[in-house]
This record gives sequence, structure tokens and C-alpha cells, in this order.
Amino acid sequence: MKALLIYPSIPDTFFSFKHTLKFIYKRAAQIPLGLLTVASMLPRDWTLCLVDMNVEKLTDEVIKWANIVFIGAMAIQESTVRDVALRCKLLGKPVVGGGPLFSSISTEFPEIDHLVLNEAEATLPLFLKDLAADEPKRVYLSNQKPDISKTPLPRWDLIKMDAYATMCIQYSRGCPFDCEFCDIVKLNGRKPRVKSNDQMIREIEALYGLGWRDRVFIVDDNFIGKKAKAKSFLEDLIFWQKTHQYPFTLFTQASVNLAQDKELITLMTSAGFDMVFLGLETPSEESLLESRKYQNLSIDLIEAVKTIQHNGMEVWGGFMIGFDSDPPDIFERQIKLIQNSGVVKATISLLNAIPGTRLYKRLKEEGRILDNITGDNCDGSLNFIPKMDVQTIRDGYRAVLNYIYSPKNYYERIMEFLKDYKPVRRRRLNKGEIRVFLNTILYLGILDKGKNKLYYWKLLIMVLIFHRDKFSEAVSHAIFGYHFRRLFINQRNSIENGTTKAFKKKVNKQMEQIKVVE
Ligand code: B12
Repeated sequence: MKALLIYPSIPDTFFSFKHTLKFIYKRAAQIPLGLLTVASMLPRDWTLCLVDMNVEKLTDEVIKWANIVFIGAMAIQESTVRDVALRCKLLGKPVVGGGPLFSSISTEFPEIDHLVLNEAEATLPLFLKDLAADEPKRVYLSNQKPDISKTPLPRWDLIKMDAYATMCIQYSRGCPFDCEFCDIVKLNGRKPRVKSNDQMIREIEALYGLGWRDRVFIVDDNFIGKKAKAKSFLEDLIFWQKTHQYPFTLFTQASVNLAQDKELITLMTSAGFDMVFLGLETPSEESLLESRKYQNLSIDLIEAVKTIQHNGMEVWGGFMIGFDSDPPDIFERQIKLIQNSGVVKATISLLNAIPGTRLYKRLKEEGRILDNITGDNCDGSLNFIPKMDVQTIRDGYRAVLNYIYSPKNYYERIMEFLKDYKPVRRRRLNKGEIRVFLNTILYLGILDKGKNKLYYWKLLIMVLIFHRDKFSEAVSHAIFGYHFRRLFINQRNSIENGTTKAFKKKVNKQMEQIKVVE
């Protein structure tokens, strides 16, 4: 059998980081780990080819070469998925779909022949068995939460490593918390499942053996879901990193209670972590209560961020607007929280109800669900009728984005971050990073618009005077700032001037739906 695995392209969004890529000579930010994991579970005698459309073109030749096509995707890739699947069907190939898009969105996919849903460890063997017997069914479903310590090593050898900024590995699945809006509980369950320490070290060794020496994202839903296990793994990881002279810089996702465990923070930084994504969500206690995000209630969010940054890890924060309990001044309060905590990378989104979540169920019962999610949590779309006036939410959301990503406030936030951040390992710019730095001089210091250039030069001067040891962090943030500016300024224009017709159409359609229901 010749199997083609396709990862469809991701549009230009907050998380695509497309505008950062030209600085660092990469074609995509991250790898499609789900598909690499699926690849590792296919029969050994199959010949595999993987095409990530974010780094290379999908040609008709490669489709014709295959006997079967596997597509994996998130909701955001839906339209490309349909195009690609149709293309494969027209060339006479059976198409199999799997991954979060298909597992959590209850839409019809007539272009796909076989839907192998949920975790592949549970459903793929059933499909392969039926395929071998020439009787493959249309849908394979399972509520099982498989033991991932039995998951084979992902096939990183199938990708063109040099094209990516970051490699991904997974240590655990699931999260013990039960936030109303989160679909992880449904996708991966509340009981965190972890891989064994040996298995993880084998995965790390495999990346090292393939020549990787850069950033690694541990893609867990909540890396500290099982704290004692995480600590034990970190101890082994520290030993491995030390004996290999720290080839990897790591980052991951966790819950905010990380700030209350200094031992865990220290273990993480000693193992080479320099960043962690935290769902900070909202400064409104009523909204946290409403969404049952209790772990954020018992803690001062600004203090939590500062503690983690002071102890050696940058905090990347997720924030949300649109809860029923949001007070009228939520926009100003979100700005204050983001600016004062020094969270430079702030993913702020409008709340959306993902099918399968408790939020979706509640809003459905209340007759407030309008549409499917677009899959892009930062495009200003809403798929339900909010309590606050919808135009006020949209205007307020846009105002928050404008504020936090305007160059003046963004660069101010970098300085706030640098003031608190105490890196554990001093980093000198290597040869590659010097080229990246020179690119920032070109794109941000020379070619960028009027005042933006001034802010960039001011940042460099301030950093050289006050934070020389954090120079590479400042440069990296300047690059991300460029991405956010391009993205949100483009998006703002698209709403106000209608420069991106598709986006305007989407937002207008939702506005109409909301008006009709109201
Ligand atoms: C890494 C990651 C990213 C990376 C993407 C990297 C890449 N190259 O695509 C980045 C950071 C860019 C990203 C962005 C976003 N992400 Co994201 N991301 C993840 C994360 C944390 C890990 C994904 C992963 O590698 N998992 C490990 C692998 C092994 O698991 P898996 O992908 O689920 O694959 C398993 C099964 O799904 C299945 N499977 C997967 N593919 C296939 C294919 C076939 C053919 C088959 C049979 C089976 C199958 O088998 C695998 C093994 O069991 C997940 C959360 C999670 N736990 O998965 C969210 C997740 C996928 N992201 C999600 C979302 C919503 C987003 C964002 C909108 C932002 C956000 N977080 O809110 C953006 C959208 C993209 C964009 N550009 O705007 C949602 C997807 C929801 C949905 N239904 O689509 C998830 C599930 C998180 C969540 N809380 O809901 N993300």
C-alpha cells in the first residue's frame, strides 16, 4: 500500500505566525504531530509520503501515486480540507479523515469516504482491520481514552525538519479541570494520561538523532495535570539535557496553579523550559465563576505571571471576552491585566461555543447557538447570541486588539516583561540568530512605517542599556510584534474598509443572524 498523508494549509491567523517566518528563514511554525503519530500506527510494510501544505505544494502526481489518502486537520482548516479531499476523490483515491476538525465538529463531510474519529490509538486499528478485509465502514468512533504510554514514536522522519521553527512532542493528554468552554474534556478527558519517562527520553533522543537542535513544544493540554509524574519526568529530562549540553529550549501549556509550585517551576527551567502558555482568561471573577475556571479564582493573576517570569519562564497568556457575566468595563480591565502583567504574547479572543462543550449545550438549551465555529479564535467571530450588545462586544474587542498591539503599547509591554523576567540560562546570539537580528534591522528598523521604526530603535537602545543579557528575547518579541501588527491591522482594515471580502462577508452574515434571532 502507498499512503499519502496530507496536512492542509492553515490561513494567516494569530497562531500561523506567518509574518515571523521571513525573519527566521522557515516555512511553517509547527509540525503536524497528529498525522506523524497516525503514520507511526500504519502497517510497517506500507510506503508513506507526507505533504504538509504549509511547507510544500500538493501535486497531482503525488496524489496519483497513492492508493489511499489520510487527511488530518483542525476546524480552522475546514475549507482547505474540503478542496483537498475533493481533488483526491476526483483522482479516484479513497480519502480518510481524522483529527480535531472531524472529531469535534458535527458537520457533514461528503468529500471524505471514511471518518476515523477520536484518538487514533482507539479507532485506527479497527479501520485498518476492516480495510484489510475489504470492508471499511464510513465512521469509526470511540469514547475510549487509550493508554498513551503504548503510543509508538511519531514519524518525525517524514517531515522536512528544516522548514519548521519548532518541533512538537506530547507528554500527556487531558486536563483535570472542567472549564465550561473547553473541548479538551471531551476530546482527551479529565483524567490526564502520561507517557513513561523512558518513552519521552526516547522521543527526545529521536529528535536529537534526526539533527534537531532548537525549540521543542510539548503540546500537552496541561503539562502539570499530574504534577508528581511531571516532576519525575523533568528530573530525567534535566539529566538528559545536561549530558547533551542543552540542545533543546522547551515550552508548553499549563494551568495557572503552576505559579503556586516553585519546585515545579524550578524543575521546568532547569530542564530548559523558557516559556509556558497559561489560560488567564479574564480579570472578571464573575466570568471565571460562570465558566467554572475555579483554578484562576484563588490566585492573583498578575502576581502569578510575575512569579513565573521572575523565576525564568515567559508567560504567554490566553484571554477571553464575551462571557455572560462580563461587566461593561471588561475591555479596559483586560487591557490593564495584559499591560500590567507584562504578558507580551497575549492571545485575546471572543468566546465561542465549540460543539461538545458544556457551554455549547447550555447555549443550545437557551436557544442562543447560531452557527458553527470558524476555527480561528482571534477573527472576531461569535457563534452564539451574547448577553452584552453584539456591536459593543465587537467594537470593544477591536479596541482591545488595537490598544495592545499598537507599537507604543506593545513595546512598553516588552519593557515591562524584561523588567521582571530573569532567564535561568544566559543566551548569546549564535550565527543564525545574528542573521535573524540583521533581518529585524532591515524589516523593522529600515523598511517599517514611520513611528514603528522609532519604537524599534528605542527598544534596542533601552535593552542595550538596561537589559543587555535579555537581548535575544527582546529581538524575538519585536519579530512577534510585527506579526501581530500585520495581522490585526489587516483584520481591522478588513472589517472597516472591506479589503478582505471573505472576512467581511463572514462577519456580516453573523451580524445578520444575530439581528434575525434578536
Ligand atoms: C499544537 C497545537 C497547535 C499548533 C498547530 C501545529 C500544527 N502544525 O498544526 C498551533 C499552536 C499553531 C495551534 C493553533 C491553533 N489551535 Co491548536 N492545538 C495544538 C494542540 C495543543 C496539540 C496538537 C497536537 O499535536 N496534539 C498531539 C496529537 C498526537 O494529537 P492530535 O493532533 O489530536 O491527533 C490525534 C487524534 O486527533 C487523531 N488524529 C489526528 N490527525 C489525524 C488524521 C487521521 C487521518 C486520523 C485517522 C486520525 C488523526 O489521532 C491522533 C492520535 O490519537 C491541540 C490540543 C491537543 N491536545 O491536541 C490544540 C488544538 C488542536 N488546537 C485547537 C485550536 C482551536 C487552535 C487555534 C484556533 C487556537 C486556539 N488554541 O484556540 C489555533 C488554530 C490554528 C491557527 N493557525 O489559527 C483546538 C482544535 C479544536 C478543533 N476542533 O479544531 C485544539 C484541540 C485545542 C483545544 N482546546 O480545543 N494549535
